Amino acid sequence: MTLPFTLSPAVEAALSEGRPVVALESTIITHGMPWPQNLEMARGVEALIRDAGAEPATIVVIDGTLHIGLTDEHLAALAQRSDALKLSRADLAYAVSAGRTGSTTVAATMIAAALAGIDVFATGGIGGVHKGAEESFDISADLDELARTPVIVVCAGAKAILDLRKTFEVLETKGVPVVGYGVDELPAFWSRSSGIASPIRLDTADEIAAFQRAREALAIDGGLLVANPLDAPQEIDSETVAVWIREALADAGRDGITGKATTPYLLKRIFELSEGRSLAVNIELVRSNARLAAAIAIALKALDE
Ligand code: PSU
Ligand code: MN
Repeated sequence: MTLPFTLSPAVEAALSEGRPVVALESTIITHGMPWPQNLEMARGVEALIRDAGAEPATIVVIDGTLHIGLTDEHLAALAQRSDALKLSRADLAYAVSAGRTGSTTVAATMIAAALAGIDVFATGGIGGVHKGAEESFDISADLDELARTPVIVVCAGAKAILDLRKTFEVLETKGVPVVGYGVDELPAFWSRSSGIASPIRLDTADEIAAFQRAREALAIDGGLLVANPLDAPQEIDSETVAVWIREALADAGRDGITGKATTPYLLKRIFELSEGRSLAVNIELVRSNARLAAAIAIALKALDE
């Protein structure tokens, strides 16, 4: 049987030798950050996962082929494409059937990672319940995916452009464990503080690995969300961020932005309003999440031995 995806040689070797692998998404590259910082970020994150002792597997659909693990040429080409689709559970298979190119969101990356047998995935911030969702019904498919697909997702919380309280309520309803890594309060992406208590606090990668294996032993399916705050000197305080978000949301309303375009629009607008500061911090938090994800992937392998 032919596999429904293509593994890079490095990822194929790591998986077949039972070495730790960390999945990475590509929407953050094509829709979350401008060129060339997106390429620098993607290369840097892959390098630090390798340095930490795990293999990075960036996931994307190119001309209808689902790639798990990219060569540097693929990565460089992807980072400059402006026509990539933004793929979630609803349209991942459409990109494959129609021969399209598209980057994977948290939801689609989880599907691909699980398919390839990759347990851990690092990103910046998950999607969630948008502000005003009671009118727009805009709730990211990332939340449903976390409820059904068994991958540990390491993030810096949900993106602060969202209604964080509603986002974490939905996760609780769906039975998704949310772990604050080393903190009693969940982080809010660019900021350490969200005003929301960590439902569960764990302080080590080993404890996170053991938690997910215990869930599996109890036949509880679905993912586990790890919220990893930035170090204090790197964060942007939440009042500063709130001002940019308010202005970006007003602009989105004026420009009639809805659906899939909303998150990329808001991130780009906040990048402009913050004069680049939001992007620098976004890159830092992805790097920090990648480091923790590598440690968790290594801890899982140690537990399985
Ligand atoms: N993390 C970032 N930047 C991003 C994203 C995550 O630091 O751009 C992407 C992820 O792919 C996530 C998506 O799944 O934003 C959420 O999109 P939506 O709100 O349309 O579901
Ligand atoms: Mn949406």
